[in-house]
Amino acid sequence: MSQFLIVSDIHGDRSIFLDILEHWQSQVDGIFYNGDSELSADDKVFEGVSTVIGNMDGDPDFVDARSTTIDGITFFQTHGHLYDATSLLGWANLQQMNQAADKAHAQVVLFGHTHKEGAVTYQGKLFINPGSTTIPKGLHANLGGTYAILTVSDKQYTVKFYNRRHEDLSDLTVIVAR
Ligand SMILES: [Mn+2]
Repeated sequence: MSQFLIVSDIHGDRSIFLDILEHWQSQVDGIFYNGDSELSADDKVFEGVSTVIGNMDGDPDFVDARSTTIDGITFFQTHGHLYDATSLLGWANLQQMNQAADKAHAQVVLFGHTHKEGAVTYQGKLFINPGSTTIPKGLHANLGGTYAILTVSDKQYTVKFYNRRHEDLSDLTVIVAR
């Protein structure tokens, strides 16, 4: 079993990211930060963290997208603005990210940008948006901000969402077969 921490869109709220790291770092096999930190790419908080650039990030040292394989799972990670991820009415547009993820032979796609948390399977891949810890939008904005933990077992993916106090928002849990 492998476990991954996924955070996005802190928008300068460095202290919440530090707090989340302190809570989860020793329990996870990988840490992904999906853009719009408004911090430098070489900020100490990103040591050992897989990062990408967001539309609000000024540091060109952040990459546009990356694929990472951990414990046999290939992730395609990007913020979303470069792949037209925004959907005005629905959760997100996944088509362009899906095409890029196909090229990377990824099984899991990680993004942010919309500030709307969620996880769905689409075209045989699991897409996860952890939401924003700091400026949540959409149906669950009243929860005050979210991040995600992905647990991968032989047969299934479990995506759990947490609030800023690290409380499990169990109504939002998504479990899908691998
Ligand atoms: Mn953002």
